[in-house]
Amino acid sequence: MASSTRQAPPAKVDVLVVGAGFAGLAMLHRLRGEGFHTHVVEAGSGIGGTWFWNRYPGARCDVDSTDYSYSFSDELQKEWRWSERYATQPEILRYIEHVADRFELRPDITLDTRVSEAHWDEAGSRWEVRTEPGDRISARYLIMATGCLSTTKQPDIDGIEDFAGQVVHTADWPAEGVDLAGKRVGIVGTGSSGIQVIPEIAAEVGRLHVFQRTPNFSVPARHRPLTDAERAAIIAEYPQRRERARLSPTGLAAVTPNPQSALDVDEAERQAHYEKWWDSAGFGFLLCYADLLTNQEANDTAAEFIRAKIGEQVDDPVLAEKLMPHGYPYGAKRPCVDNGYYQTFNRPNVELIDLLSTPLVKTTRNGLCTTEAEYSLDVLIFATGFDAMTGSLLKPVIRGHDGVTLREHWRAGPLTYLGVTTSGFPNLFIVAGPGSPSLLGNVLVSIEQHVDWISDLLTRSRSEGKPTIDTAPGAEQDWVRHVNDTAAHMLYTAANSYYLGAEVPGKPRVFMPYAGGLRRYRRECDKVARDGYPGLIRN
Ligand code: N01
Repeated sequence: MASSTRQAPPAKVDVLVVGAGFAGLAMLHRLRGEGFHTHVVEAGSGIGGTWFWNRYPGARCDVDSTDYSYSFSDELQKEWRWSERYATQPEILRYIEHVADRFELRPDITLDTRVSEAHWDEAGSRWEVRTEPGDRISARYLIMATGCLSTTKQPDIDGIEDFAGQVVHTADWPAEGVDLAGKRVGIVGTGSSGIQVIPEIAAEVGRLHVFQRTPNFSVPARHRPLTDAERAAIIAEYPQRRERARLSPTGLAAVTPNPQSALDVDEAERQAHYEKWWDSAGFGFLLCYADLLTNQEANDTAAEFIRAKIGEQVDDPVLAEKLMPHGYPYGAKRPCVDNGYYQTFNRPNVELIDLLSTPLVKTTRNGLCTTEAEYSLDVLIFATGFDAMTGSLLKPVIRGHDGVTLREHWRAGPLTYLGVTTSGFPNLFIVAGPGSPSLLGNVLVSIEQHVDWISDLLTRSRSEGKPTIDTAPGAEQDWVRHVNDTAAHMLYTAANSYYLGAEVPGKPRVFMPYAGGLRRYRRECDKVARDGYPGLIRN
């Protein structure tokens, strides 16, 4: 519902950006600076994207705050003081709000405005866009900055509408909060969101039923406040640090990957090494040996180490076994980090329901039923994730050449060139889209790379008098093949993950993110630009 104070967006712009998260704001700032009349529309009633919607207790980033931030302004990075190693959701949202104010972005953003459809007008070479509140906006360029993890996934459980209690999704958490005190709470989902929220609410609720389907690998996050000295050192070192992130495979400047194989050392040395990284690395634990994502035998050593650690943290060995992941490599699903997740199961008011042995059957008025029992609940939390990478791109009806919809074009899986463009949809660009490395590293580094690459392309095409940009179908096929080949050499495809589209029944099973690393991706993109954009048809 649009607020009564909503200002309608302009009817005609050079660039319409969809989404006012990190990507949309950076795009607006950069393109406005290049002299393009740019406007952002945002479905939410506030800016911030992911960090606006994911307000659940315990929500925080698992990338170091000093890396999960914009690098485009030296003044900004010098003046902002991150308080902790990993920033909480409220702190990140405050940062985004600060950026919007500091760079006077708000006048060019319209909130409460979801794009419902867009079609390419061949005659005018423009996108004609409609929004749910009823606006019509004509734009030469349409940039989807809608996020990889922004369309929530509701689990398909029979009878959910019959449940008499409150239902909330972690990624659509009410701004006013949810009263959980003393309540009987059920939570479905033990991915990164579930693993964050469970320890945070366990002490407050009366009883917590955790419905787990696939156990995850989680390592301690190692949150801690940043000292003044640490912060000053990082600020002084920012230029080199940003460069390191840009030229690394993951965009994580805070972690130096170990180039050694896990199999090149003996058992005692490997255990000592794992212990050391366990105590400090957080999300970077995956980088503690170079071949954890390429060699099953190497991966097994890390998986076994984590399983043993789960055993140490959970008092009841039978329960610990149920929490241990088996049957897929560590890191093939996105690894989780936690703040006392496993120890939470030692609490008398927390119960694990193993859905692999007792699957969910239905929801009733009272709560959730498995094949074994009915669990009476006051509040049901879905931490069931997202329709990843393509969900928000396919939500609006986008029609390109000859009225073909993006959904039709992507019926066998997303087709992009460099993760940024798709053939038959001229002047449509995607930030952090399928085929880009976005989800496999620090997304901020991907976002800034995309923003720069797209802006350079638009600026150069304008100066060359070639404002219309489409993708050569061959270039798109080659890129998709390259993305698949890159993943095929890794262990990623050995798990049912959202990287592969396994999270939504019926979604094409295609490995979506680019697994070749940010550094290699950047080099590919830079070469394409240097060579005059050979995969693009510009006129
Ligand atoms: O979602 P998920 P998420 N019945 O898809 C379960 C980022 N993030 O919101 O694995 C029962 O990972 C599902 O089970 P299964 C980060 O990139 C980052 O937690 O499909 N269970 C799984 O356990 C992350 O990877 C941070 O068997 C059902 C869970 O729901 C991404 O967001 C914090 C089910 C979904 O896990 C998504 O994380 C939070 C059903 N019908 C998020 N359907 C940090 O930076 C789904 N599940 C720390």
